Amino acid sequence: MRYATRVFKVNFAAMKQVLIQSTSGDQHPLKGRTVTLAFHKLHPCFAAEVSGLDLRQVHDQETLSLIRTGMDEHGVLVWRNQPFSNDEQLAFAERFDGTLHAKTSVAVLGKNRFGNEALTDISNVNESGQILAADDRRRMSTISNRLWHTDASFEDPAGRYSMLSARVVPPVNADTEFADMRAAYDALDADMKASLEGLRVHHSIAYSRQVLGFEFSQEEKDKLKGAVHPLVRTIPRSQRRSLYLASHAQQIMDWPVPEGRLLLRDLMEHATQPQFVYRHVWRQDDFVIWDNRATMHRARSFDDQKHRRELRRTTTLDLPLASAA
Ligand SMILES: O=C(O)CCC(=O)C(=O)O
Ligand SMILES: [Fe+2]
Repeated sequence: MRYATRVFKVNFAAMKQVLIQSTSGDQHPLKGRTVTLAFHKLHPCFAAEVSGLDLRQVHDQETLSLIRTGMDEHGVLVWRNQPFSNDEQLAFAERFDGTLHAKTSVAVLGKNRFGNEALTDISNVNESGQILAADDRRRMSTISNRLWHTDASFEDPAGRYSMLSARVVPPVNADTEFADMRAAYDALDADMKASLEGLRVHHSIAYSRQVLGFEFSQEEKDKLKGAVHPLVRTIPRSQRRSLYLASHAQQIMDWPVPEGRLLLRDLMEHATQPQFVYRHVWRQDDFVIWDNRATMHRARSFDDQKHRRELRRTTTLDLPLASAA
């Protein structure tokens, strides 16, 4: 049965039930069913694999709200067997969290090959499906994802939830790592926590790319001014405190640049220790949702001159929570 629950580890505390009542119409395949979502933890601090749903069919507020509650707790949710088309992925992201981020950094380098800037091309191929040459400038954005970051921290509003759909998975490991920035914050000592209060950080994508040796023209830099965000955030729904760091974090406002960069480096080192990191090994049609306010992530390297790897990302903007129940 297509919509039956598949629970691979029985963990009653983690199971949530929802009766699908309000749906988009009588024909809705989930109407009248009780859906059981099982959240199976993937790491001691955060990240869970969820079973029981085909997200393309999820339209009702009860289920969407349950998934948001799961995000509050776990920060990263992994779904298997979600064969999204581009349009279905865009539609789900909007249903789930409202306004999509469409001002991506790669837009300054050229047109999006899907004709929609809200669908970020996380791949190593061009519009005809051929692997990009090592010196192709379009590769800059993908390869820079190998630095720890949060999506769109160089914008205001920044990214809230990112959703990555695996369309072509190479036959070698080409994984993504996530770090729990709430657990990293909690592990700081009280003096350090006190010293971080009130600090603000300037985030710039031109900076993070320059760290790797990529240069932008003046015209490109003018379009990529960056944004300022607090170094420690309180996530509104969960009220958890979190370190808000990224490769884009360029300097601490009102501090001498070297001191600020040294503190940012120390915090990055602290926050990415193995006890805070979950490594995701991709399968075809995986769909991973993460909260950019609660986590950092990075792509791990693989031979991208040999193997195709194609994922598509949708990211929502961190606007006030109109839709979130
Ligand atoms: O390619 C990856 O593994 C991660 C890509 C990434 O950083 C993103 O989609 O935001
Ligand atoms: Fe990213």
